[in-house]
Amino acid sequence: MLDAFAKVVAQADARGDYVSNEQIDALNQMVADGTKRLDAVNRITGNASAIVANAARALFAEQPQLIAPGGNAYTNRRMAACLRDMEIILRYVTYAIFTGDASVLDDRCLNGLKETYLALGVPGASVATGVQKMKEAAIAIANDPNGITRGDCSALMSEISSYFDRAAAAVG
Ligand code: PEB
Repeated sequence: MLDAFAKVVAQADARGDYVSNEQIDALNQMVADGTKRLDAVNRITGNASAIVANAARALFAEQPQLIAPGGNAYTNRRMAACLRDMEIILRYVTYAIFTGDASVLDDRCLNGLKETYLALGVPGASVATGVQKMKEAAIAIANDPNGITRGDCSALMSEISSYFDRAAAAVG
């Protein structure tokens, strides 16, 4: 598991090289913008259950066959597994946002997930749709300018989007 700093070091070490000025500048910028990152993680974490519940509701409204008899989220047991899966994915996305690196998400959540879903008969494309819905809700909450010092969060928001997109692409 890497963070943005450890990744730069690992890459430099693989080349037997010093960390470059450009890399130091980029990491310096990340530190300078650090409070934005922590605020975003804090907001998404604090609203995690609402993000999951609303995304699941929207997913089932769009794909009612999932909760109809024979559907993959039919029965309370499968519904619970589904909500739990969405929550797990959201949690790993918040770790990636926090560390500024996707490796924790890749290694501990997404690696092998598609194969797991295939084996279980869980429709991966539907999980991907659920993840996209969590992305929209999470961005709306993290990017809400109310009650917070205003600043340019566009780079951070596209970074956050990329982690959700990565999760959706891994299972879809
Ligand atoms: C991944 N999901 C399920 C299982 C596993 C995961 C390992 C099998 C074991 C179990 O049932 O608990 N676990 C999960 C995960 C990590 C992990 C992400 C990462 C670290 O350790 N069904 C739907 C929706 C979707 C869904 C599309 C969006 O119709 C999910 C939610 N996952 C779902 C369901 C099951 C499951 C298991 C329904 C149960 C399937 C079954 O037992 O038939």
